[in-house]
Amino acid sequence: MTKKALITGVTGQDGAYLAEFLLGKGYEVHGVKRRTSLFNTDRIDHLYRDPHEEGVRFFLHHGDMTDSSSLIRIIQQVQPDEIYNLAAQSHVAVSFEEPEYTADSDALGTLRILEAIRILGLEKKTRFYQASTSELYGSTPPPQNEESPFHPRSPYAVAKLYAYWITVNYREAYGLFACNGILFNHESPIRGETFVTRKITRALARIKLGLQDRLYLGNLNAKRDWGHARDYVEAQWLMLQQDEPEDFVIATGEQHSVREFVEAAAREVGIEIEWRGSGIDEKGYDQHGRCIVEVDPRYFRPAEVESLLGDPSKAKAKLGWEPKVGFEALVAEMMREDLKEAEKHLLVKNHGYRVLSQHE
Ligand code: NDP
Ligand code: GDR
Repeated sequence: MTKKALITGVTGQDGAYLAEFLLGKGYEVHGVKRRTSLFNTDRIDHLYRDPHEEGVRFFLHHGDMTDSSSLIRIIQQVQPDEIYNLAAQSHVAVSFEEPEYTADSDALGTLRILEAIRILGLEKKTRFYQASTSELYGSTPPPQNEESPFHPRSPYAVAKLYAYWITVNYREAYGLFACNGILFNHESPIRGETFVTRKITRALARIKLGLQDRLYLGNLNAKRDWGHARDYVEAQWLMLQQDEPEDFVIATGEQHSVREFVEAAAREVGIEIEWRGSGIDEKGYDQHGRCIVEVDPRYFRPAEVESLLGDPSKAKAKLGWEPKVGFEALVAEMMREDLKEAEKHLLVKNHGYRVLSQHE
């Protein structure tokens, strides 16, 4: 029997990698996408085929995490063996600006799916994966593992804390096969452009080709444990293939600062960064003495998560999972792909057309 998976957030970074991974495993994959005024399926267009064709195994459904009726209808129609709940307002800084919406989609949205499983009597059939996050640890000192206390530092993290515990609660109360993957930051060439890694690789590629002069960043000292999204979606799947539902930390066990990410990405394109000043006066110069990186306090957060470093020992022992892509390879891949993008933009510009700037 072909297994059916339902992915919320299928149009996002992880949704795209997971859909591709599950199709490769022979699954029938259903994705929930929200209605938008412009197409938002760039990341999954290569997987999509006309549903009128034969043998199609990838389907999209309109739905929204804030709308129970759509979620219940889709789950009833699909009768999934596995649900991967990846949809979320996932930007930490934006959550300070839209705290209520973030709670609605990220916290209550998770509850809505769990309730849909109960309402439809699918407790014994449907396994549930919750996209939990290292942001739950917030100010808890590193290294962080499954036993570390949570201390969330943003409306996003607080909403995800609710989602974490409601997942545990439905497992304990109703015997659901429900798992939290506590994933540390994971990136890729299809990472959203406003997360710091992609913002850096995209801007440095454009600076290299003369399409942009400067990159404005916030806290250069924040430290993160950055892995590759392709590796991390495999861990999501592995969690749902175990005999017992459990929660797992997924991380590389290696930590770098935002500043180090800038330096590594710059090296990839032949730029040497020299830092001068400190705090909000800190600037990064290239080898020709041009200022190309500047701190803009606009990107500081009201409360910051300074240091995340995951200990993935449990995932290694029980899931047999280990990251394949290290920091340098991740940076190199992202830089390479953004250079290709920038080259396309340069071509457009050289033909007399307008190229969008970083802020448009
Ligand atoms: P993205 O921001 O790339 O994708 C989020 C997805 O959720 C998009 O498909 C988005 O749709 C969708 N979405 C947002 N709001 C709603 C809504 N109200 N209803 C339906 N869909 C919605 O995130 P990632 O792929 O990076 O992350 C996947 C999940 O994992 C998220 O829950 C995130 O919080 C969590 N996470 C991510 C980590 C990371 O480092 N990437 C680490 C730990 C956890 P649209 O395309 O229309 O915007
Ligand atoms: P994060 O990722 O908040 O860890 O959440 P992000 O890339 O946004 O920030 C990482 C760190 O970089 C600092 N920073 C900047 N961040 C952004 N976005 N833009 C800047 O200009 C900038 N300058 C410095 C931030 O202050 C922060 O310390 C991501 C998301 O994917 C969440 O959904 C997920 O849960 C966590 O990772 C794990």
